[in-house]
Amino acid sequence: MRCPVVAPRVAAQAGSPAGPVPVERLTARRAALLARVGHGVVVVRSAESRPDDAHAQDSDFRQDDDFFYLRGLEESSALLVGVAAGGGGASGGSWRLYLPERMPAREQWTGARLGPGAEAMALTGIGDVRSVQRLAGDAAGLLGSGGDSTALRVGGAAPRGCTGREGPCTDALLGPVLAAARGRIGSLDPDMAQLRLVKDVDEIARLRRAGAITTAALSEALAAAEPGEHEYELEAVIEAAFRRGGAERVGFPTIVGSGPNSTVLHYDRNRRLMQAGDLVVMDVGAEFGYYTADVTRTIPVSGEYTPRQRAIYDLVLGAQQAAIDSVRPGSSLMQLENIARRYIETHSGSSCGPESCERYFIHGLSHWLGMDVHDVGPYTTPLRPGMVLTVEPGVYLAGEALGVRIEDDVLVTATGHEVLTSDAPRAAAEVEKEMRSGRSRRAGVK
Ligand SMILES: [Mn+2]
Repeated sequence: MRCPVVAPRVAAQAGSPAGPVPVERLTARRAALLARVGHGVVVVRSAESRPDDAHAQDSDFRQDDDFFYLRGLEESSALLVGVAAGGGGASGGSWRLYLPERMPAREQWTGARLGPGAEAMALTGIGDVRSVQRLAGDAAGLLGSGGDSTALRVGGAAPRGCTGREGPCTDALLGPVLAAARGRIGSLDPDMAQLRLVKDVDEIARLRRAGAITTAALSEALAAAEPGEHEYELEAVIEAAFRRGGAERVGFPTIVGSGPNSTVLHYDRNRRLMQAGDLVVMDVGAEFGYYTADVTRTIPVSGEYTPRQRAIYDLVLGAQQAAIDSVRPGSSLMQLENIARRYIETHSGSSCGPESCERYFIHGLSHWLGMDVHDVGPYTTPLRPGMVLTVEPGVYLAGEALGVRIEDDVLVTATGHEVLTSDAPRAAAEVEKEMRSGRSRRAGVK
């Protein structure tokens, strides 16, 4: 009998705003991983589908970052296995994908899935796609040879909450492979982190779009903000613009913190009624094709900064610019942070009393950005072209209900850097101008 539901290409993001990751990119990433590992077997677990009873819907499914990076597939209960044969390059090893068998009755509920077969091979550029049922029998052959101290590296999603509905759970499937490795087991995470630190052209294109969607949404929020609205109304403006722009979800919970909440770093309740004179910190990021932006703007809800707010704002902005100006290959996150802190120290005047405002800059300046908002990789790594980082100084004066954070996403290039999120107004005068024009547009349609 022919399966009634066809078109499992959804499994590779076909039809999504971002589209599938090009097969040649996936192939290059997998080759780079095996070259890096050198010898042994790598296993990458997919994410599992979520339990019915966990306030989750099917659309909550998000693939594991490492699995998506290497395979571009959104299937659950799958395992990717690579065998590194030493030497590196395209001939440095081989790959297999283990997928659950299709279950036509279940697909009436969940939509078509990708099963073992020719279609999965075409979508991923791998010639060996097998049923997960075969993994136990393959385990001894995969791990039988070689005397490496680490024969098996395991990565991808940590097993949790597997329902078994879409197929056997990955931790159960992995049992025979772990046994065959006889204790010579390590984590794949450090190798994946090194690869993911430097973004390829497809990743940069996705991050660029995520940045463009996010800055467009922030511009809308600037034009819409008014005293007497709730924080969640601004959240709605922002997230509606994300979806219209093609974002599949937020990269992290949207932060809209006004007045006293502007000094709470990860405030995301967004319940407060915004009042005249408040500053509003909006720290937001659209996720486009599995890559997220992370941008913060701090605006005066009444449309104009008070002189006091403006003084702190310009201090933070100057620190941010000084750090951004120093982003180039060979620099480091530590150096950038020192530059921002020194700027605040030397430009505080008496704004924060006898001491400088630097003591109110209570978090780090930067983090890596990519599939994860706090993306993988050691923070000590010197900058190289293709790395993407945030630059986000802040000063938080809780006693005055006055918090300012300004954050942009910066790509390291061969000659310096490119700010991916410069389209959202940033200088105080630009923010005020955008807010004024939003108000006059609203007045015009009333
Ligand atoms: Mn950030």
